[in-house]
Amino acid sequence: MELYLDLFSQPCRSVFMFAKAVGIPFEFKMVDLSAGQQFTEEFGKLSMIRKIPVMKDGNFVLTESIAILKYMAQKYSSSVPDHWYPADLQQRARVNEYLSWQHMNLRAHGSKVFLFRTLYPVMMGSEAPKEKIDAALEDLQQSLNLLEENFLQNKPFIIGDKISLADLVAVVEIMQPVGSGVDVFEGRPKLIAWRDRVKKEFGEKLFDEAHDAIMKASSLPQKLQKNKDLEMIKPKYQRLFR
Ligand SMILES: N[C@@H](CCC(=O)N[C@@H](CS)C(=O)NCC(=O)O)C(=O)O
Repeated sequence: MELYLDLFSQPCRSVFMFAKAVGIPFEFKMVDLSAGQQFTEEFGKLSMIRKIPVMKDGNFVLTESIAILKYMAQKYSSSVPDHWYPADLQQRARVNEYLSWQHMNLRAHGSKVFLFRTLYPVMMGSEAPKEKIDAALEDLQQSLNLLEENFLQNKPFIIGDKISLADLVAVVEIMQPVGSGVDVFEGRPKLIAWRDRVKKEFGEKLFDEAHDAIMKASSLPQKLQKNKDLEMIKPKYQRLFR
């Protein structure tokens, strides 16, 4: 199996961490987003969506991190512990419930904070207006409230006593704004305790390896300036930031 990844990306981290944690063998194919490698002719032949992660299993090519995570859990179900994506109908539905919710909530809001703080200056030529950053932070706080109150409640993990794909997808998204210097855990002891449990499940070494790039996100603007396709991608972000 080949996985096309850049660990700057949250969905790439989830796929990487899951494969590593449960021992699924794969070849790491780097697609450096800051160098614009998603725009190469070769990558376009693999995925016309031009986003990562992408999985290639033999001749079978799959995009979308959630689809890839479920594919891996199901393909290797004889060796992957059941709690990751439980066979039980209602437990599986709970994992799917979180995975469906997060796209337009925690992922959207965490990404927006990250983009405003790290990419906005490169794409727009000035710092993001304070009111835009504040609004993005407020949305993020609301998503974090819902994660704590609706999904985690008083359980150790989202579906109960054991970790699942839902916790993995949640933690990689939460770490994105952290990479842009926002302490999302401030005043949230429940979230800190949950993050520490998730980290322990993966092991500190793997967790830190996966998040090493994002914790150095302050170097992203300089890297991006060297991207020869920067002028080509600017309009897309300028539309997003307007
Ligand atoms: N819904 C997709 C999102 C994939 C995605 O947005 N990937 C981003 C990195 S986080 C990407 O490849 N961006 C490249 C670009 O937009 O040019 C998934 O979960 O896999």
